[in-house]
Amino acid sequence: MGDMAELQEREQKLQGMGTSLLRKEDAKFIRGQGSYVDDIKLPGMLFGALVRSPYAHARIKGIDKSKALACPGVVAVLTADDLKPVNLHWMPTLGGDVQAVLADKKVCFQMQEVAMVLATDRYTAADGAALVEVDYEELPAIVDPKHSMDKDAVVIREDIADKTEVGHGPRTHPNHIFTWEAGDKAAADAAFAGAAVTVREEILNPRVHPCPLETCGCVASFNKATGHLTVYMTTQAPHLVRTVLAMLSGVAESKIRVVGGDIGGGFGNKVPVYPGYVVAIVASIVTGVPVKWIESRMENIGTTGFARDYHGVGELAADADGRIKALRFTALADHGAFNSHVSATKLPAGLFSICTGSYAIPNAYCRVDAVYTNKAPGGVAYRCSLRVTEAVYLIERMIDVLALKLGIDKAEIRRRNFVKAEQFPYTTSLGWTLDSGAYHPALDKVLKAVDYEGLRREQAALRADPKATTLMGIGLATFTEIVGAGPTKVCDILGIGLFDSCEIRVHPTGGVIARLGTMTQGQGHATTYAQIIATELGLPASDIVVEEGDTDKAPYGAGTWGSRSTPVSGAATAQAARKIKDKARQIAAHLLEVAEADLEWEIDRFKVKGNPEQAKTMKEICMVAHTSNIPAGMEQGLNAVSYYDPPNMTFPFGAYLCVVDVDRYTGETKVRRFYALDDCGTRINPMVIEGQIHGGLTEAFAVAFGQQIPFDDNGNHLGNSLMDYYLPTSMETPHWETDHTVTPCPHHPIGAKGVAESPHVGGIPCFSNAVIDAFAHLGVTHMDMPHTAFRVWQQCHALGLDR
Ligand code: MCN
Ligand code: CUN
Repeated sequence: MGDMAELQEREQKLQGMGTSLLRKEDAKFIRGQGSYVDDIKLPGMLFGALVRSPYAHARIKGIDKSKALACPGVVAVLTADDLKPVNLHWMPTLGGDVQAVLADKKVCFQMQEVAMVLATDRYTAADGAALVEVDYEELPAIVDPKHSMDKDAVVIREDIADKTEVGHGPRTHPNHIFTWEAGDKAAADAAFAGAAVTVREEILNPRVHPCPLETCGCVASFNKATGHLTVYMTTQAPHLVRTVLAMLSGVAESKIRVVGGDIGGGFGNKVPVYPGYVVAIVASIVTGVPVKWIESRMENIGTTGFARDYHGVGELAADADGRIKALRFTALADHGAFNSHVSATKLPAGLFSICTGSYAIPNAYCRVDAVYTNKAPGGVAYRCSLRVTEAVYLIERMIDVLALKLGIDKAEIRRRNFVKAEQFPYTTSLGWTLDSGAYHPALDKVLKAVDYEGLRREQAALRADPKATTLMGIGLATFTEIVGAGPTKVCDILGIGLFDSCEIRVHPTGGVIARLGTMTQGQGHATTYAQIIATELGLPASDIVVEEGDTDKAPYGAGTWGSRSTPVSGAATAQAARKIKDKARQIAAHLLEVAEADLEWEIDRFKVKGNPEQAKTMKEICMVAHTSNIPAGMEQGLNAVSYYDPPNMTFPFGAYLCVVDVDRYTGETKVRRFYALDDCGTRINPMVIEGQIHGGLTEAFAVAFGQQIPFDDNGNHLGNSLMDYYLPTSMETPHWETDHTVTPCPHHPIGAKGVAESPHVGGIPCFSNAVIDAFAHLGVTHMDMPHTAFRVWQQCHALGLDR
């Protein structure tokens, strides 16, 4: 017993994987000691403010800078013409397109960047921006993507009107970006032709915005004497940004340093390279002094990476007992005026092809047409795993529609179609190999926890009661995610493979510093990567420092998005630690004068098998590694780096259930219960996971019940302030109940899958399914998000429920 207690104590000291270690980074955040980009103040720094277009589509006939330049404190006004000599008026996007840095002859969306005013302080810069006079000639705007490819549609992108493709295959219209197809159309069509039942529904994912608390910004500092460029910026992918900046500016990549610093939420908004960054950099190169540019809230919501705007039609074919035979999906994707939608070269529709979900669907076909409109560019970002939200929304909505048509219970129809445990690894009809899963036990655990049968009985009783003032809806979502981009043979951005990295240095006294290619924005990386190393190396997490975001220090990696940090850098971390452990074992064998094979690892030390008194702790080995007492020919030190190229994506999954009460007179909805079971394989830090689930569910709640960016017919943005755009507070946010199962990832060194986006991806259809389920007995099969009280009331009213 004494031994057990001692082992436990040693294990506990490490605070390794599986423990809910409090977040190491929070000590500074809760004391207000974080350092965000706007906290950076450099001597002689100028401030940039952007002049933006009031029109969604217009020609620029002239720009008069004189009044702005006359304003005391204004130093310069930059326009596209000023960027032309350095060839920086256009830039490549992460989606294979080009984007105007400052509008060149015309503007293509409201609030597009037209000029930057540089001044000695932020207020003067804003005053100067208001004084720049731009002569516009308004053009008709295309707002509805359904009209983008009309015969007589106005050409939005005159700069590429003649181009037959922009990065992703042939174009059929000047406003067309690409067509992407997956699956076997003929086989899917044949399955539909012979099916007992088919269902079809228009499925819209409205335009939304992640709206992180900190807006985007940067401080660019070019040193004319050394030729070095340092950019402090809000970025989720500092290394990719550095590469883009090198391509753009011609400055050697070794002389560019991108520093991420602390980031107040990214949620995908901070992956792209925005015009404001580039103009600030040019401004610093030209003036030789640092230049700061920080967005306002309205600029953030109005111009930076939005999400979704997917206008789809889903269809399922099934036999009479609800076994799905085929899936078809076509969508029109509104990418705005430039294709700045972050996507791997070979995956223009992201990972949409995960849309077969958790189900064994033998035939599937999808087609997405992406088009330009006169709206801000973007399309993919918002806790989404790259179009997985749209994919999961499609399948989880459609399976409910099918259940309704067949009169089969919504849990039962899922159970009938799940990929079975013994079928893994399972290759879907759209080509992904789901590595592992245990869908039936997950769903059953949830149904039992909430007493699903009891809830359905309560719902039936309520429906039978003519005096009932509320409608009760029960929503389910049993989703499969795809995260961890990704295998470099499938995924690259601008030609760079999406591997990631970790470098570990162990110091003589056992302290460790680890540097990674990823970039935390609030996910808790300083804590969780330390826990992986703690378990792997037997050194306490408290002494392990994690650093990310400074490209001069960290090894190359593609950054933090698509929940890829754990699947890719988490694996690199374990691999680097294992290289160190291998060397430590050699040293231990040398010290103990035994063969390596005679050693066994126990928590924090190597012991001689059968002679447990003989042992060397990792701490002891750390010191010895820096002396002459190491095996002949070995080099000193305990350092390693790993660049990890994952063999496959990881496929976390979950089973969510939501109970919603709808007031039939007002359309108000109240989430009575939300039960979320997630399976992300091996769990590194249960508390951090719980935090991620809470955050992701809250964002799913926001999307399902209130968020949308509307435009009028002229392309005027109707909701880019927090007066209009819905951000739920603790008052509106429901209580979350969380649960888990653990199905380790077979190809990941520690068996972990990503988790951060699951709650968003799985949460949205669960809420929608709950709201629509409340009306299911009245023949309603679908309602579009967001389910605001007004919209839900309209449904009640149409059904005569409010009388
Ligand atoms: N984790 C764990 N065990 C696992 C999986 C994950 O303990 N099996 C922990 C990780 O160690 C990490 C966190 O959970 O601390 C999230 O890990 P992961 O799922 O790998 O996702 P990333 O770290 O790559 O985060 C990216 C993801 C994305 S794409 C968006 S969008 C989003 C999200 O993270 N943006 C966020 N969550 C966010 N949370 C905060 N606070 N701020 C954001 O901007
Ligand atoms: Cu899609 S939002 Mo996250 O991948 O940065």
